[in-house]
Amino acid sequence: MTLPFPIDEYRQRQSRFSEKIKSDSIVIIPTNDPSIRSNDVHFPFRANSYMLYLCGWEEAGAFLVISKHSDNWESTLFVTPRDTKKEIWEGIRIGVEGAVDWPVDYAESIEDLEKILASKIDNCSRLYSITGVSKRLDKFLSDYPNSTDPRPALDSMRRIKSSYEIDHMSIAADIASKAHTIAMKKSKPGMGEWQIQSFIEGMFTEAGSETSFQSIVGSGDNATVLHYNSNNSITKEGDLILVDAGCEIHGYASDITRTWPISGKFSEAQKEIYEIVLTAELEGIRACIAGSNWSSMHQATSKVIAQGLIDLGILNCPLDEALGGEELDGPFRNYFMHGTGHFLGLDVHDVGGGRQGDDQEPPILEPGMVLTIEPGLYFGAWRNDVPIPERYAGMGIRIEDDVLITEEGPIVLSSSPKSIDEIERIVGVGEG
Ligand SMILES: [Mn+2]
Repeated sequence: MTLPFPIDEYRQRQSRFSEKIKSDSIVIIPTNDPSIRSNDVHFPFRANSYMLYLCGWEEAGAFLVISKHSDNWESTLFVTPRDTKKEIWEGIRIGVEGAVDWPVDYAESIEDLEKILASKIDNCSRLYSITGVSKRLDKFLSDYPNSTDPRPALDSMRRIKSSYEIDHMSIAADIASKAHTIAMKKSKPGMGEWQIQSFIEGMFTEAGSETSFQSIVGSGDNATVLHYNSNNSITKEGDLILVDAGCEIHGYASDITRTWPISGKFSEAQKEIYEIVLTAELEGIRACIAGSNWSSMHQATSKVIAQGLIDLGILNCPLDEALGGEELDGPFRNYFMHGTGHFLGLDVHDVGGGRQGDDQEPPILEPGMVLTIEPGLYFGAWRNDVPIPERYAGMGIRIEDDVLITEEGPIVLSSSPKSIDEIERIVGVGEG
Protein backbone atom coordinates (compact mmCIF):
# COMPACT_ATOMS: atom_id res chain seq x y z
CA MET A 1 0.00 0.00 0.00
CA THR A 2 2.58 2.55 1.05
CA LEU A 3 5.34 1.78 -1.40
CA PRO A 4 8.00 4.49 -1.63
CA PHE A 5 7.35 7.17 -4.25
CA PRO A 6 9.98 6.35 -6.91
CA ILE A 7 11.33 9.78 -7.85
CA ASP A 8 14.09 8.27 -10.01
CA GLU A 9 11.69 6.13 -11.99
CA TYR A 10 9.47 9.09 -12.88
CA ARG A 11 12.57 11.03 -13.98
CA GLN A 12 13.60 8.06 -16.15
CA ARG A 13 10.14 7.91 -17.73
CA GLN A 14 10.35 11.62 -18.60
CA SER A 15 13.87 11.12 -19.96
CA ARG A 16 12.91 8.09 -22.09
CA PHE A 17 9.86 9.93 -23.37
CA SER A 18 11.93 12.99 -24.30
CA GLU A 19 14.18 10.72 -26.38
CA LYS A 20 11.15 9.80 -28.46
CA ILE A 21 10.14 13.36 -29.36
CA LYS A 22 11.65 15.79 -31.83
CA SER A 23 14.16 18.39 -30.73
CA ASP A 24 12.98 21.98 -30.16
CA SER A 25 9.59 20.83 -28.99
CA ILE A 26 7.26 21.30 -26.08
CA VAL A 27 4.82 18.75 -24.63
CA ILE A 28 1.77 19.68 -22.56
CA ILE A 29 0.11 16.91 -20.52
CA PRO A 30 -3.14 17.94 -18.78
CA THR A 31 -4.86 16.13 -15.96
CA ASN A 32 -8.61 15.45 -16.06
CA ASP A 33 -11.18 18.16 -15.36
CA PRO A 34 -13.30 17.46 -12.28
CA SER A 35 -16.74 16.28 -13.40
CA ILE A 36 -20.04 17.40 -11.93
CA ARG A 37 -22.36 14.93 -10.26
CA SER A 38 -25.09 17.33 -9.16
CA ASN A 39 -25.17 21.12 -8.88
CA ASP A 40 -21.94 21.98 -7.04
CA VAL A 41 -21.17 18.36 -6.07
CA HIS A 42 -18.46 16.52 -8.00
CA PHE A 43 -17.75 12.87 -8.78
CA PRO A 44 -14.65 11.63 -6.94
CA PHE A 45 -11.68 13.10 -8.80
CA ARG A 46 -9.42 10.75 -10.75
CA ALA A 47 -6.20 12.10 -12.29
CA ASN A 48 -5.39 11.55 -15.96
CA SER A 49 -3.36 8.37 -16.49
CA TYR A 50 -0.64 10.11 -18.56
CA MET A 51 -0.15 12.63 -15.75
CA LEU A 52 0.08 9.76 -13.25
CA TYR A 53 2.48 7.91 -15.52
CA LEU A 54 4.90 10.79 -16.03
CA CYS A 55 4.99 12.35 -12.56
CA GLY A 56 2.51 10.70 -10.17
CA TRP A 57 0.57 13.94 -9.54
CA GLU A 58 -2.92 13.05 -8.24
CA GLU A 59 -4.48 16.48 -7.54
CA ALA A 60 -6.85 18.26 -9.94
CA GLY A 61 -5.92 21.47 -11.77
CA ALA A 62 -2.44 20.56 -13.02
CA PHE A 63 -0.39 20.51 -16.25
CA LEU A 64 2.96 18.87 -16.86
CA VAL A 65 5.12 20.60 -19.46
CA ILE A 66 8.23 18.98 -20.91
CA SER A 67 10.40 21.04 -23.22
CA LYS A 68 13.30 19.77 -25.23
CA HIS A 69 16.10 21.73 -26.93
CA SER A 70 18.78 19.78 -28.77
CA ASP A 71 19.37 16.85 -26.39
CA ASN A 72 18.42 18.67 -23.19
CA TRP A 73 14.99 18.45 -21.68
CA GLU A 74 13.31 19.91 -18.61
CA SER A 75 9.96 19.39 -16.95
CA THR A 76 7.71 21.91 -15.23
CA LEU A 77 4.65 21.00 -13.18
CA PHE A 78 1.95 23.67 -13.04
CA VAL A 79 -0.29 23.14 -10.00
CA THR A 80 -3.20 24.85 -8.26
CA PRO A 81 -1.72 27.24 -5.68
CA ARG A 82 -2.52 27.20 -1.97
CA ASP A 83 -5.58 29.29 -1.03
CA THR A 84 -6.76 29.04 2.57
CA LYS A 85 -10.32 30.22 1.87
CA LYS A 86 -10.82 27.50 -0.76
CA GLU A 87 -8.84 24.85 1.14
CA ILE A 88 -11.20 25.22 4.14
CA TRP A 89 -13.91 23.74 1.88
CA GLU A 90 -12.06 21.57 -0.60
CA GLY A 91 -9.07 20.21 1.28
CA ILE A 92 -5.48 21.20 1.82
CA ARG A 93 -3.46 21.45 -1.38
CA ILE A 94 0.13 20.49 -2.03
CA GLY A 95 0.63 23.84 -3.75
CA VAL A 96 3.66 25.15 -5.61
CA GLU A 97 5.79 24.99 -2.46
CA GLY A 98 5.01 21.25 -2.07
CA ALA A 99 5.24 20.46 -5.78
CA VAL A 100 8.97 21.26 -5.84
CA ASP A 101 9.45 17.86 -4.14
CA TRP A 102 7.82 16.11 -7.12
CA PRO A 103 10.01 14.49 -9.81
CA VAL A 104 10.15 17.63 -11.99
CA ASP A 105 12.69 20.40 -12.56
CA TYR A 106 10.37 23.29 -11.76
CA ALA A 107 6.99 23.89 -10.12
CA GLU A 108 4.78 26.83 -11.12
CA SER A 109 1.28 28.07 -10.39
CA ILE A 110 -1.41 27.34 -13.00
CA GLU A 111 -2.30 31.04 -12.73
CA ASP A 112 0.76 31.69 -14.93
CA LEU A 113 0.14 28.75 -17.29
CA GLU A 114 -0.87 30.54 -20.50
CA LYS A 115 1.71 33.31 -20.11
CA ILE A 116 4.63 30.91 -19.55
CA LEU A 117 3.43 28.47 -22.21
CA ALA A 118 3.14 31.20 -24.83
CA SER A 119 6.75 32.27 -24.28
CA LYS A 120 8.00 28.65 -24.30
CA ILE A 121 6.09 27.82 -27.49
CA ASP A 122 7.67 30.79 -29.27
CA ASN A 123 11.05 29.05 -28.94
CA CYS A 124 9.83 25.70 -30.25
CA SER A 125 9.23 24.24 -33.66
CA ARG A 126 6.82 21.50 -32.54
CA LEU A 127 4.02 21.28 -30.01
CA TYR A 128 2.74 17.99 -28.57
CA SER A 129 -0.45 17.91 -26.59
CA ILE A 130 -3.46 15.85 -25.59
CA THR A 131 -6.77 17.49 -26.46
CA GLY A 132 -10.25 16.73 -25.14
CA VAL A 133 -9.12 16.31 -21.53
CA SER A 134 -8.87 19.84 -20.16
CA LYS A 135 -11.23 22.60 -21.32
CA ARG A 136 -8.66 25.21 -20.30
CA LEU A 137 -5.92 23.62 -22.38
CA ASP A 138 -8.21 23.08 -25.38
CA LYS A 139 -9.07 26.80 -25.30
CA PHE A 140 -5.38 27.73 -25.18
CA LEU A 141 -4.56 25.29 -28.00
CA SER A 142 -7.18 26.80 -30.29
CA ASP A 143 -4.48 29.41 -31.11
CA TYR A 144 -2.04 26.59 -31.98
CA PRO A 145 -3.86 24.29 -34.40
CA ASN A 146 -0.85 22.15 -35.34
CA SER A 147 -0.23 20.13 -32.21
CA THR A 148 0.91 16.48 -32.35
CA ASP A 149 -0.57 13.73 -30.16
CA PRO A 150 2.14 12.44 -27.77
CA ARG A 151 0.11 9.40 -26.72
CA PRO A 152 1.46 6.82 -29.22
CA ALA A 153 4.99 7.39 -27.84
CA LEU A 154 3.75 7.16 -24.25
CA ASP A 155 1.53 4.15 -24.91
CA SER A 156 4.38 2.03 -26.18
CA MET A 157 6.20 2.81 -22.89
CA ARG A 158 3.14 2.15 -20.74
CA ARG A 159 2.63 -1.28 -22.29
CA ILE A 160 5.64 -2.72 -20.44
CA LYS A 161 5.32 -2.49 -16.66
CA SER A 162 8.26 -1.80 -14.36
CA SER A 163 8.71 -3.73 -11.12
CA TYR A 164 7.31 -0.71 -9.27
CA GLU A 165 4.17 -0.88 -11.41
CA ILE A 166 3.90 -4.65 -11.06
CA ASP A 167 4.14 -4.29 -7.27
CA HIS A 168 1.18 -1.90 -7.29
CA MET A 169 -0.84 -4.10 -9.62
CA SER A 170 -0.11 -7.14 -7.44
CA ILE A 171 -1.43 -5.29 -4.40
CA ALA A 172 -4.54 -4.22 -6.34
CA ALA A 173 -5.04 -7.84 -7.48
CA ASP A 174 -4.60 -9.14 -3.90
CA ILE A 175 -7.19 -6.73 -2.52
CA ALA A 176 -9.70 -7.58 -5.26
CA SER A 177 -9.08 -11.33 -4.82
CA LYS A 178 -9.76 -11.00 -1.09
CA ALA A 179 -12.88 -8.96 -1.83
CA HIS A 180 -14.29 -11.64 -4.15
CA THR A 181 -13.55 -14.36 -1.60
CA ILE A 182 -15.27 -12.42 1.20
CA ALA A 183 -18.29 -11.78 -1.04
CA MET A 184 -18.54 -15.53 -1.77
CA LYS A 185 -18.40 -16.34 1.95
CA LYS A 186 -21.10 -13.80 2.86
CA SER A 187 -23.45 -14.68 -0.03
CA LYS A 188 -26.97 -15.90 0.77
CA PRO A 189 -29.99 -16.18 -1.50
CA GLY A 190 -32.43 -13.31 -0.90
CA MET A 191 -29.63 -10.77 -0.61
CA GLY A 192 -29.76 -7.76 -2.90
CA GLU A 193 -27.07 -7.56 -5.56
CA TRP A 194 -26.15 -4.22 -3.95
CA GLN A 195 -25.33 -6.03 -0.70
CA ILE A 196 -22.87 -8.33 -2.48
CA GLN A 197 -21.47 -5.15 -4.09
CA SER A 198 -21.02 -3.63 -0.63
CA PHE A 199 -18.97 -6.64 0.56
CA ILE A 200 -16.66 -6.18 -2.42
CA GLU A 201 -16.36 -2.41 -2.25
CA GLY A 202 -16.19 -2.40 1.56
CA MET A 203 -13.03 -4.47 1.24
CA PHE A 204 -11.65 -2.07 -1.40
CA THR A 205 -12.21 0.88 0.94
CA GLU A 206 -10.92 -0.94 4.00
CA ALA A 207 -7.70 -1.71 2.13
CA GLY A 208 -7.26 1.93 1.08
CA SER A 209 -8.08 1.42 -2.59
CA GLU A 210 -10.82 2.67 -4.90
CA THR A 211 -12.94 0.91 -7.52
CA SER A 212 -11.21 0.90 -10.91
CA PHE A 213 -14.60 0.82 -12.70
CA GLN A 214 -18.24 0.44 -11.71
CA SER A 215 -18.68 -2.98 -10.11
CA ILE A 216 -20.86 -5.42 -12.05
CA VAL A 217 -22.96 -7.59 -9.72
CA GLY A 218 -25.55 -9.51 -11.73
CA SER A 219 -27.64 -12.46 -10.61
CA GLY A 220 -29.62 -14.76 -12.90
CA ASP A 221 -30.42 -13.15 -16.22
CA ASN A 222 -28.69 -9.90 -15.16
CA ALA A 223 -25.36 -11.73 -15.50
CA THR A 224 -26.05 -12.08 -19.23
CA VAL A 225 -25.87 -8.28 -19.73
CA LEU A 226 -22.16 -7.63 -20.20
CA HIS A 227 -22.01 -4.16 -18.65
CA TYR A 228 -24.89 -4.54 -16.18
CA ASN A 229 -24.23 -2.30 -13.20
CA SER A 230 -27.57 -1.23 -11.76
CA ASN A 231 -27.01 -4.00 -9.15
CA ASN A 232 -30.55 -3.55 -7.83
CA SER A 233 -32.20 -7.00 -8.04
CA ILE A 234 -32.77 -9.49 -5.25
CA THR A 235 -30.89 -12.79 -5.67
CA LYS A 236 -32.96 -15.97 -5.80
CA GLU A 237 -32.28 -19.52 -4.64
CA GLY A 238 -30.63 -21.36 -7.54
CA ASP A 239 -29.26 -18.23 -9.25
CA LEU A 240 -25.71 -17.82 -10.37
CA ILE A 241 -24.20 -14.48 -9.46
CA LEU A 242 -21.52 -12.86 -11.61
CA VAL A 243 -19.25 -10.29 -9.99
CA ASP A 244 -16.81 -8.33 -12.17
CA ALA A 245 -15.01 -5.83 -9.95
CA GLY A 246 -11.55 -4.41 -9.43
CA CYS A 247 -9.77 -1.73 -7.49
CA GLU A 248 -6.85 0.59 -8.03
CA ILE A 249 -3.84 1.69 -5.99
CA HIS A 250 -2.30 5.02 -7.06
CA GLY A 251 -4.10 4.50 -10.36
CA TYR A 252 -2.91 0.91 -10.97
CA ALA A 253 -5.89 -1.35 -11.58
CA SER A 254 -7.02 -4.90 -10.98
CA ASP A 255 -10.01 -6.46 -12.74
CA ILE A 256 -11.39 -9.80 -11.57
CA THR A 257 -14.56 -11.75 -12.39
CA ARG A 258 -15.96 -14.70 -10.49
CA THR A 259 -19.29 -16.46 -10.88
CA TRP A 260 -20.81 -18.56 -8.10
CA PRO A 261 -24.11 -20.15 -7.11
CA ILE A 262 -25.79 -17.85 -4.57
CA SER A 263 -27.10 -20.88 -2.62
CA GLY A 264 -23.66 -22.54 -2.49
CA LYS A 265 -24.22 -25.51 -4.86
CA PHE A 266 -24.03 -25.53 -8.64
CA SER A 267 -26.87 -27.32 -10.44
CA GLU A 268 -25.80 -29.97 -12.98
CA ALA A 269 -26.64 -27.63 -15.87
CA GLN A 270 -24.65 -24.78 -14.25
CA LYS A 271 -21.68 -27.11 -13.75
CA GLU A 272 -21.76 -28.07 -17.44
CA ILE A 273 -21.37 -24.47 -18.57
CA TYR A 274 -19.03 -23.45 -15.73
CA GLU A 275 -16.56 -26.23 -16.56
CA ILE A 276 -16.35 -25.08 -20.18
CA VAL A 277 -15.65 -21.48 -19.17
CA LEU A 278 -13.09 -22.51 -16.55
CA THR A 279 -11.26 -24.79 -18.98
CA ALA A 280 -11.29 -21.99 -21.57
CA GLU A 281 -9.89 -19.53 -19.02
CA LEU A 282 -7.08 -21.88 -18.00
CA GLU A 283 -6.23 -22.49 -21.67
CA GLY A 284 -6.28 -18.72 -22.28
CA ILE A 285 -3.81 -18.21 -19.41
CA ARG A 286 -1.58 -21.02 -20.74
CA ALA A 287 -1.41 -19.15 -24.06
CA CYS A 288 0.04 -16.05 -22.36
CA ILE A 289 3.55 -16.77 -23.62
CA ALA A 290 6.12 -14.10 -24.45
CA GLY A 291 6.58 -13.95 -28.22
CA SER A 292 3.04 -15.10 -29.02
CA ASN A 293 0.61 -13.00 -30.98
CA TRP A 294 -2.23 -11.35 -29.03
CA SER A 295 -4.81 -13.44 -30.91
CA SER A 296 -3.40 -16.72 -29.59
CA MET A 297 -5.25 -16.31 -26.27
CA HIS A 298 -8.57 -15.72 -28.03
CA GLN A 299 -7.94 -18.70 -30.30
CA ALA A 300 -7.30 -20.87 -27.24
CA THR A 301 -10.43 -19.83 -25.34
CA SER A 302 -12.65 -19.88 -28.44
CA LYS A 303 -11.66 -23.44 -29.30
CA VAL A 304 -12.60 -24.73 -25.84
CA ILE A 305 -15.87 -22.79 -25.83
CA ALA A 306 -16.92 -23.90 -29.31
CA GLN A 307 -16.08 -27.57 -28.62
CA GLY A 308 -17.93 -27.35 -25.29
CA LEU A 309 -21.04 -25.99 -26.98
CA ILE A 310 -20.91 -28.84 -29.51
CA ASP A 311 -20.46 -31.46 -26.77
CA LEU A 312 -23.56 -30.16 -24.96
CA GLY A 313 -25.57 -30.20 -28.20
CA ILE A 314 -26.04 -26.42 -28.14
CA LEU A 315 -24.30 -26.19 -31.51
CA ASN A 316 -24.85 -28.94 -34.06
CA CYS A 317 -21.98 -28.58 -36.49
CA PRO A 318 -18.30 -29.48 -36.86
CA LEU A 319 -15.78 -27.53 -34.74
CA ASP A 320 -14.41 -25.57 -37.68
CA GLU A 321 -17.88 -24.36 -38.61
CA ALA A 322 -18.73 -23.54 -34.99
CA LEU A 323 -15.57 -21.42 -34.81
CA GLY A 324 -16.17 -19.75 -38.17
CA GLY A 325 -12.69 -20.50 -39.49
CA GLU A 326 -9.81 -18.13 -38.94
CA GLU A 327 -12.09 -15.15 -38.46
CA LEU A 328 -13.51 -16.82 -35.33
CA ASP A 329 -16.91 -15.35 -36.10
CA GLY A 330 -18.89 -18.60 -36.10
CA PRO A 331 -22.05 -19.35 -34.10
CA PHE A 332 -20.12 -19.84 -30.81
CA ARG A 333 -20.07 -16.02 -30.82
CA ASN A 334 -23.83 -16.09 -30.12
CA TYR A 335 -22.95 -17.05 -26.56
CA PHE A 336 -19.38 -15.67 -26.15
CA MET A 337 -19.63 -12.27 -27.75
CA HIS A 338 -16.72 -10.33 -26.24
CA GLY A 339 -12.94 -10.47 -26.50
CA THR A 340 -10.77 -12.75 -24.36
CA GLY A 341 -9.01 -9.95 -22.53
CA HIS A 342 -7.36 -6.57 -22.50
CA PHE A 343 -4.23 -4.88 -21.24
CA LEU A 344 -4.36 -3.71 -17.64
CA GLY A 345 -2.45 -0.85 -16.03
CA LEU A 346 -3.19 2.76 -15.15
CA ASP A 347 -6.36 2.30 -17.19
CA VAL A 348 -8.47 -0.76 -16.50
CA HIS A 349 -8.75 -1.16 -20.28
CA ASP A 350 -5.17 -0.11 -20.70
CA VAL A 351 -3.41 1.41 -23.67
CA GLY A 352 -1.35 -0.71 -26.04
CA GLY A 353 -3.90 -2.20 -28.44
CA GLY A 354 -5.38 -5.67 -28.50
CA ARG A 355 -8.99 -4.65 -27.91
CA GLN A 356 -11.86 -5.90 -30.04
CA GLY A 357 -12.40 -3.45 -32.91
CA ASP A 358 -8.89 -1.96 -32.59
CA ASP A 359 -7.45 -0.96 -35.93
CA GLN A 360 -3.83 -1.36 -34.84
CA GLU A 361 -1.81 -4.53 -35.47
CA PRO A 362 -2.39 -7.10 -32.70
CA PRO A 363 0.51 -6.76 -30.25
CA ILE A 364 3.12 -9.46 -29.64
CA LEU A 365 3.30 -10.49 -25.97
CA GLU A 366 6.40 -9.29 -24.15
CA PRO A 367 7.65 -9.78 -20.59
CA GLY A 368 6.30 -7.02 -18.35
CA MET A 369 2.91 -6.81 -20.03
CA VAL A 370 -0.13 -7.32 -17.80
CA LEU A 371 -3.45 -8.38 -19.27
CA THR A 372 -6.72 -10.02 -18.32
CA ILE A 373 -8.06 -13.34 -19.53
CA GLU A 374 -11.85 -13.42 -19.28
CA PRO A 375 -13.86 -15.82 -21.42
CA GLY A 376 -17.57 -16.18 -20.73
CA LEU A 377 -20.79 -17.86 -21.82
CA TYR A 378 -24.17 -16.15 -21.70
CA PHE A 379 -27.65 -17.56 -22.20
CA GLY A 380 -29.98 -14.63 -21.58
CA ALA A 381 -33.52 -15.95 -21.25
CA TRP A 382 -34.65 -12.53 -22.49
CA ARG A 383 -32.82 -12.82 -25.82
CA ASN A 384 -34.76 -13.32 -29.04
CA ASP A 385 -31.90 -13.10 -31.54
CA VAL A 386 -30.45 -16.62 -31.11
CA PRO A 387 -31.75 -19.97 -29.84
CA ILE A 388 -31.44 -20.15 -26.03
CA PRO A 389 -31.66 -23.76 -24.78
CA GLU A 390 -34.19 -24.07 -21.96
CA ARG A 391 -31.72 -26.00 -19.78
CA TYR A 392 -29.24 -23.10 -19.73
CA ALA A 393 -31.59 -20.11 -19.93
CA GLY A 394 -30.82 -17.38 -17.37
CA MET A 395 -27.13 -18.24 -16.96
CA GLY A 396 -24.22 -15.87 -17.44
CA ILE A 397 -20.76 -17.11 -16.51
CA ARG A 398 -17.45 -15.27 -16.81
CA ILE A 399 -14.12 -15.98 -15.11
CA GLU A 400 -11.40 -13.32 -15.24
CA ASP A 401 -7.87 -13.16 -13.89
CA ASP A 402 -4.99 -10.70 -14.19
CA VAL A 403 -1.89 -12.15 -15.82
CA LEU A 404 1.71 -10.92 -15.96
CA ILE A 405 3.79 -12.05 -18.94
CA THR A 406 7.31 -13.21 -18.02
CA GLU A 407 10.14 -15.04 -19.79
CA GLU A 408 9.30 -18.05 -17.61
CA GLY A 409 5.61 -18.08 -18.52
CA PRO A 410 2.44 -16.45 -17.22
CA ILE A 411 2.09 -15.36 -13.58
CA VAL A 412 -1.51 -15.02 -12.40
CA LEU A 413 -1.69 -12.03 -10.04
CA SER A 414 -5.27 -12.68 -8.88
CA SER A 415 -6.15 -15.63 -6.68
CA SER A 416 -9.81 -15.93 -5.65
CA PRO A 417 -11.24 -19.50 -5.71
CA LYS A 418 -12.51 -20.63 -9.11
CA SER A 419 -12.80 -24.42 -9.16
CA ILE A 420 -16.28 -25.83 -8.51
CA ASP A 421 -15.04 -27.63 -5.37
CA GLU A 422 -13.34 -24.58 -3.88
CA ILE A 423 -16.34 -22.38 -4.57
CA GLU A 424 -18.89 -24.82 -3.14
CA ARG A 425 -16.75 -25.13 -0.02
CA ILE A 426 -16.83 -21.42 0.82
CA VAL A 427 -20.02 -19.85 -0.52
CA GLY A 428 -22.28 -18.92 2.40
CA VAL A 429 -19.92 -20.02 5.21
CA GLY A 430 -19.88 -16.50 6.62
CA GLU A 431 -16.99 -14.17 7.26
CA GLY A 432 -14.78 -16.36 9.51
MN1 LIG B 1 -11.89 -7.02 -17.76
